[in-house]
Amino acid sequence: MATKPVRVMGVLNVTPDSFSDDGRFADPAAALARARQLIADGADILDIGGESTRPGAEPVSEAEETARVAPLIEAIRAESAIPISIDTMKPAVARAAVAAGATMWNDVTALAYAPDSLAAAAALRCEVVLMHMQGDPRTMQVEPRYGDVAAEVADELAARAQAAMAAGVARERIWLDPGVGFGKHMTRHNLPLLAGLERIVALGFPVLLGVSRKSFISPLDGGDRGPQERLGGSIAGALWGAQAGVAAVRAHDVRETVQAIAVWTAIAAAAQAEDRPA
Ligand code: HH2
Repeated sequence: MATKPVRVMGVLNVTPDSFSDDGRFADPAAALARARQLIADGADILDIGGESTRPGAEPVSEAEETARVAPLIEAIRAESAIPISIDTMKPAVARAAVAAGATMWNDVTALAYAPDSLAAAAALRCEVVLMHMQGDPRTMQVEPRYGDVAAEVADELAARAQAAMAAGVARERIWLDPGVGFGKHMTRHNLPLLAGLERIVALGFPVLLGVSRKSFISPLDGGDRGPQERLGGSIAGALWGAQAGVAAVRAHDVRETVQAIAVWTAIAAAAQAEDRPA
């Protein structure tokens, strides 16, 4: 059983249209205040995004996205050494974010969006999250198809990790993420994917898991729970991930997630001590 500390990545979307928080932090002052709150709540990493990935979201230009995220990253960096991740598909935005102080590039396309994504990640020498998605954000929920979803996602992530290493990204900088909700049917794909999470952990890279406030929670609890009403399900998913050995969970409700992970970790450590012969 894994008892390595599971880190909590706090989500900060500086977008007017994210599915999970309705643009509450699009204003720069509100975004910085939110970053401070996430740090005070115990986040180990901040994940900053300037473009929503939800199906049908408005595309944002490189310049606009950079203007949303880079000054915020600089402002956070001026007062904190917390690791900062930039959630973007665009190499130019990742470059500006790293120049402003980001230490990780979180790419929901696993460095497949632009022809120069792989080379850009290698040159940046930052940590990289390769997330699995079937299709692209506009079309991903139109009839996604899999045979064995966990096996296919694991194989595709392994191939993207190989591609990244072949392009010069150091192995120790690579993270994998199964991409819950990205080109996956709400329950028919997301549940077996989570059930088979250990296959992805077994690839030997740190795994990031994002279940926070995701849609698959709603049909498991009556069918009409909005994003802000999915805290219990988000925590259940995070603890399932901890049990499967993920290295970090991506969360909107950081305080509650940190507490849940702390309790899970303490119980897991006690269970391991019980197993040890005296
Ligand atoms: N989920 C979202 C965005 N980015 N990145 C990774 N690595 N893993 C995820 O599961 C993931 C992600 C979607 O959530 P959110 O940021 O709240 O919404 P939006 O994309 O609408 O801003």
